[in-house]
Amino acid sequence: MSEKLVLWGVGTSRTIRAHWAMHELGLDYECRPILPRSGETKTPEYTRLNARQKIPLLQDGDFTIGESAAIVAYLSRTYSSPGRSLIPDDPHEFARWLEWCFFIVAELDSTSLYVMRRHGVKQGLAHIYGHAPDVVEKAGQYFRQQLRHVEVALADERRYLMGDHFTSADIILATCLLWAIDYGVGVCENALPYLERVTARPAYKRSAVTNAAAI
Ligand SMILES: N[C@@H](CCC(=O)N[C@@H](CS)C(=O)NCC(=O)O)C(=O)O
Repeated sequence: MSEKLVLWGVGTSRTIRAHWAMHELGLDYECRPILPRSGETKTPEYTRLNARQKIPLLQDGDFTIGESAAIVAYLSRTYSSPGRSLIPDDPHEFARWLEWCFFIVAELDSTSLYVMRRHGVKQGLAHIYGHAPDVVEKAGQYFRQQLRHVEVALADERRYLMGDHFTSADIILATCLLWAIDYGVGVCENALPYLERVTARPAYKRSAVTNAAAI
């Protein structure tokens, strides 16, 4: 049995990851729909919970954890059951899953899409971090290059990154692919049928509604 689960944050490609994992695992939770760049992450109440002043943030009873990928990994490890599992059991499969999670967060999210977000006018934060069109273009190209690993992984009619097992690595990947499409960065060919498969999942649909709640 879980303690009371409270998830803070809506409205971004990072927050939806945590909502999606909650819905996949069938967990009851309370959503605190605070938004980025609204001042809501900077209040004294929230800063006491999360000194980093970022969303998403999960409270599980007395335990608190931030970072979207860490939250989905924690939920997957703690609340998967034989009927609803978001994480492989086998040690080598687990290591492969971990490799995918780190690759997606480091190479696709932080090094590519978030760089575009920080330095692009269209993408949003150039007024804070500086306008750098060349950097934005190169980050988009780098994203496309890195995607070739995803293209290979999804070849041969593999349904998900871990084969037939939908895991939280797919949650992190799909949110990056949707984010890239939103920025006009092309994705690999087999990413489109993959996205159709994963976004048809009832848990994704429910999480998209929750994540859009206060916007
Ligand atoms: N690496 C972190 C990034 C979290 C992050 O940067 N969140 C942004 C919104 S996407 C935020 O909360 N910014 C604070 C604010 O704008 O108030 C994660 O994946 O959770």
